[in-house]
Amino acid sequence: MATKDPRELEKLHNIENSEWRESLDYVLREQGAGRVRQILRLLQTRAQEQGVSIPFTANTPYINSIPQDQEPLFPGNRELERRNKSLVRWNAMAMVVRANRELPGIGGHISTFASAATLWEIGFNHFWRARNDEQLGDQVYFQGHASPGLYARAFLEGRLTEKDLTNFRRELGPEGGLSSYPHPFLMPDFWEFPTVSMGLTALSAIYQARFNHYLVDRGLRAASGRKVWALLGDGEMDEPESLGAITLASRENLDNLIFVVNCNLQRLDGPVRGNGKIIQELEAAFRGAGWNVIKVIWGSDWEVLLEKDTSGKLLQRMEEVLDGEMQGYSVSSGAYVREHFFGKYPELLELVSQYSDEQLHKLRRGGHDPAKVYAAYKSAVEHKGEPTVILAQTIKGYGLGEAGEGKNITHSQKKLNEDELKSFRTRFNIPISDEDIAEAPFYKPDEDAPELIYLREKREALGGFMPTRVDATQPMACHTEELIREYFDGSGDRELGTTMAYVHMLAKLLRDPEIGKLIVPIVPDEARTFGMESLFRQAGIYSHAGQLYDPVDKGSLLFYNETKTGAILEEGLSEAGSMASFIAAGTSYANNGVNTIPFYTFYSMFGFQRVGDSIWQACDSQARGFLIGATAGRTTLAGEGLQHQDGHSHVLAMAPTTVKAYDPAFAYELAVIVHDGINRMYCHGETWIYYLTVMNETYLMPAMPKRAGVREGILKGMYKFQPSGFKGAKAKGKPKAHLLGSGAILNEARKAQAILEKDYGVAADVWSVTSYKELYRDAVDCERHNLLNPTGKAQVPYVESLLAKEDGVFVAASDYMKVMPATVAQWFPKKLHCLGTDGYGRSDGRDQLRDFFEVDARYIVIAALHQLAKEGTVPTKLVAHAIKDLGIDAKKPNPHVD
Ligand SMILES: Cc1ncc(C[n+]2csc(CCOP(=O)(O)OP(=O)(O)O)c2C)c(N)n1
Ligand SMILES: [Mg+2]
Repeated sequence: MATKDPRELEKLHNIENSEWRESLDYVLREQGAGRVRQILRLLQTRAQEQGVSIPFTANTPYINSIPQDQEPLFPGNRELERRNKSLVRWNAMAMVVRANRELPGIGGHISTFASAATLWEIGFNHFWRARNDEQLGDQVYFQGHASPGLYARAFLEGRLTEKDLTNFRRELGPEGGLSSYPHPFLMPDFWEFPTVSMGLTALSAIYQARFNHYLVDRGLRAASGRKVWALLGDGEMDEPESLGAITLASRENLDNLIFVVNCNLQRLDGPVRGNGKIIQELEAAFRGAGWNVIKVIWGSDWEVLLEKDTSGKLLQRMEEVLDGEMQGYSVSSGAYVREHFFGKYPELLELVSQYSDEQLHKLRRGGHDPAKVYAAYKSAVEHKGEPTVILAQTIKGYGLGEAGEGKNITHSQKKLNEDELKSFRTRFNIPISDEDIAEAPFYKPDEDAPELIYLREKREALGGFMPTRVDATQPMACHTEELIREYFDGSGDRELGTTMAYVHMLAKLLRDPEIGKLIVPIVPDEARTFGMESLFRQAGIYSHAGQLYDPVDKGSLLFYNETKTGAILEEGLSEAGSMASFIAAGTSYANNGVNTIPFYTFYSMFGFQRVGDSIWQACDSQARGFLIGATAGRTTLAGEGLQHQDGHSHVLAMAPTTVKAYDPAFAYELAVIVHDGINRMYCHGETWIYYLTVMNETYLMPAMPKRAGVREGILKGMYKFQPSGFKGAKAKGKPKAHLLGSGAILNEARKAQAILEKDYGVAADVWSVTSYKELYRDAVDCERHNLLNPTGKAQVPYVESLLAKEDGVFVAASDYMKVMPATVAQWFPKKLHCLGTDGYGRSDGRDQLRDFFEVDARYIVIAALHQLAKEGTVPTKLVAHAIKDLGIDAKKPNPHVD
């Protein structure tokens, strides 16, 4: 092309641009959006063929996704909704302010809900269906630290009283109070989903939505059309878990899932992306992952300006302005906005020349505009085939004015002075007089006020109030006693690991006519490690799409069998995702009215250590089910070394009180514990999570001893497994030792028993300790009872009464840290010598590891002799001899330190 005068060229370009635009408008008008897409695609291909590369962009322009002329008519009464929203705003603010006056430092958040109020009220008035007898309703995960907004709404709805609001964050008073954040554990009739550990909400909601499909595909529940909504913060989206599973949602076509990200551009300390645009960044991530993205950036008054602007400069300015600047405009005057935002281009100054500073200051962001939010929600619930994310721009601390609106300190603002209260009151038109304002009184109109009638009518139309947690436990008969009996007889001459025994048991449970259909095996790409591949064929791997290809191992018995009715949730390499599935399945008794029984089997090292917070969340959620830490034990899992060898998951499992943790040694112990779990959780509706470690060392599984108290002892944490071979007269005068073993190390105690008796003339009893946590729990509870009831009959801890009549010395050994037996040592008749696997794992064989960590039979022997020597029953020299005889290197490295 011949070079032309640049001005000429620009003119020409402008003509060309408008011709192309007109053509596009024409095709759109006459043939619709589909045809426009086709032509654009064609042009893109053509350009590419000619070597014109088009830079990749996952972004759309920085404007609302739904054009104003495509917005549906707003079906509500704007005025009444605004009034109610103002009342919720006021009461939410007042409850935080008052709580902090009563008890300075008690905390709470005002600004988050202040920014989210419109996003929530539109949901409450028009979209979120409640659970009732006729419908399952929607599942809404609320931003946890915006809880005051929910409490304030429940107050207007008549579900909470003024007293309840007054006791926000004061749960321990005589009348009880409201918990700081959503905690089903603390408010089991109200909160459904704990959401305040940032990042877990998005993850949980995705797997919840997928689990809802799973229940339908497995025929456990009819399709209900329920939606899962996750209300999230923009800062929260930086948590890796927030974005970590978004491709699963699109891959599974979860159009029952809607995210609403409240983009108030701020987190706790300051701006989320001061130097960029969080909405655009999230749009690119979600679009790239295959989500339907709806941006709600500008309120309608901005759109009037966009419409009027023929220069294109307003869009340009919107695209170039930084979030940090946008935050600045929310704390500034209209004059500042005129100068700094519009003042950049003369065309824009001209555009707003008729606007007063006041008007410029009040230009609303999309997330505060009910019509825009309504349009986005409607479009989201109607969208088919993909999950939707709504990115709504708001202002943090909206309405707080000088007290914090848009300021960096706003997240933690909890105190408003009298003037600030007055201006909040005036801004939202709350009928509280100047005389009363200083008290920050709660305000609720008469029950028959039109706004309250409206509020109730809207909720009635959607099925009732929410959140409401419904515990729909359906007790089952559970004939599992039959299922476990076979394990009581031992494995005969077959060597087994407890992992194998567990998989065998799980296969049996899956075949059971009553509970089989409720079992949900979950595994994160580790089934073959645990020998679970036999379940692939039997139970099927769940896939909503079925299996669209011929699996490579189709001819084999254990082929990779993906099916729509499959029971196994094979989550791939995602322990966090697997835990989210565990929570969905484990809370299904309440949230779906179906008693599903999750068995989540994982590498024990990647359980409590890796996803401890999700386990905490599961407990708060009141989840029920089995967590199976497989290939456990620091020395039992040979070869794998430092990262894989778990010698502390039982220590970590001490913390969440609704977790029962067991380290069984034998198949019958495992069977008794699994039976107890099913019985308690699903027949009696008790809320527990059973954590069981299973191991891959194979040995002969003995029969359950016939003595009384064994079965009870397995569950309480300890029982005598094998008394000394020295009986009656033979036992007389013999030194006595008690050897406590757990898991695979119990066999080391058995070996030590033989050595002690044969080589050292010491009578030794072997005890199986299945759970130090259960022993500890019982003992500290007894102590507490005795402390508070000094004149009553003293309770005796189980472990204390079990050992009360036992003479001799005590040694405990397990594949876990020494602190485990140490937790109960004080209730033993004598000092307890604790052996355990403190320190980092090593790559080596089992024998070498047990030597290195000092937990094999030889160390148990010398520990017993050492204790006997200390009390003078055997000579000290004997210990030194034993060390030598048993080939122990006393100068070896200390595994705890080296
Ligand atoms: C895992 C975790 N880390 C830190 C916190 C503390 N915290 C609570 S809210 C918050 C900031 C949240 O910002 P954002 O998600 O943008 O929510 P906003 O209040 O702005 O709506 C932080 C750091 C937490 N609750 N969870
Ligand atoms: Mg934020």
